[in-house]
Amino acid sequence: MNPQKDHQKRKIIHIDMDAFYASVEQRDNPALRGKPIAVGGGESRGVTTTASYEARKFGVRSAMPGFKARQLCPQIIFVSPRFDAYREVSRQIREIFRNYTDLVEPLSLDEAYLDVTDNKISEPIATNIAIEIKKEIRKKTSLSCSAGVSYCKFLAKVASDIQKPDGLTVIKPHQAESFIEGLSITKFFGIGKVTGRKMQMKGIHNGADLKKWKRFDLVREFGKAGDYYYNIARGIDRRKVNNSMTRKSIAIERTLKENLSSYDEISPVLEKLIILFVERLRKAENYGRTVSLKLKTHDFKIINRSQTHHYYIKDHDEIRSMAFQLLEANLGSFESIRLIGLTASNLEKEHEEGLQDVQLSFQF
Ligand code: TTP
Ligand code: MG
Repeated sequence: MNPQKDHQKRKIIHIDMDAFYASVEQRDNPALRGKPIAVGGGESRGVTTTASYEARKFGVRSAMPGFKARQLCPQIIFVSPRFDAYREVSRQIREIFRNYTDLVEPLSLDEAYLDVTDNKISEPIATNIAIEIKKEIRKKTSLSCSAGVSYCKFLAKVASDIQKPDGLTVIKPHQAESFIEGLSITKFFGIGKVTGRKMQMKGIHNGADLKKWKRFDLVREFGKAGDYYYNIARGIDRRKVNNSMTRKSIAIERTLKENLSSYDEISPVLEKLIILFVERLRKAENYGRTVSLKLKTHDFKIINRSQTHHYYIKDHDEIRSMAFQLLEANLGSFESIRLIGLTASNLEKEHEEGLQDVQLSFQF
């Protein structure tokens, strides 16, 4: 057995709710239980947010167009999402996490990392904490989740996905090396579809293949991320579980040189703002499901109006059409405006961005 190394001393848990939106819908409507359902995707040209495990047997997946889901599973039931219900469950599970540790880093509504190295119940075995959390979540929400336990974020995250649903997977320090070697590159968190394909073309199909590459070559091929790949291939991931302020939105706004009142005056300004806004989202590699238009009137009243989709809105034309719809719908609400802004919220990656914000705010 390998001696435990310095970077293997923490105890990290990753929790991820099972078929989250779909399970909440089945919980709240008994008629849907045991049935193949998809949340979202029912409207024309809509895409599903997720599918119940019954529907997944037919191959229905997240982000699949509704018509495709119906082709695969003709008896599928489409349900409209109820984000308030999902947010409420999210609040409940975060409250449970905080009974064990304050080092909780949510990644989205349904998943979070917990650092339980030093925990509030003085339990030395992280697996026991994961078992308790799973029980608590079931008791309070009547929902199941899957947990991964290991010494770093990467392994905890990958582990939680291995025995879904209602799973608990532990990767101990001495198991890490062989686990990663056998892990398919498609299961590596942080290696997306595009990079994954590129790697496969270069003969990297699993962790063992990845480990054969020198750091220099990985960085040359994949840029800065190459460093991360080099390290995780060796089970080294020192990223901290960060519970500090999370970034909830990306916003851009402009105070106008002079107050503007008509559609014709405002629209070229909005047009330019949209281009800058899309550019910012692209640079941040972060997108929101919600786009908001902010207007400050000549007498300093704030008008904030938003539209939300079930998916992350990335496309310039789509953002443009949302922003202009919001403007048109509010033209009657002001005499003139002195400021105009756009915000993306319900972000894809709430956390990493937040970390940057916090660090910046500490630079004096
Ligand atoms: P996931 O945790 O990725 O998926 P899941 O909880 O539905 O299923 P699993 O058991 O495999 O964890 O996402 C959590 C929720 O986020 C999901 O229920 C719906 C939403 N979501 C989207 O809206 N769009 C997407 O593309 C994905 C992947 C998820
Ligand atoms: Mg989930």
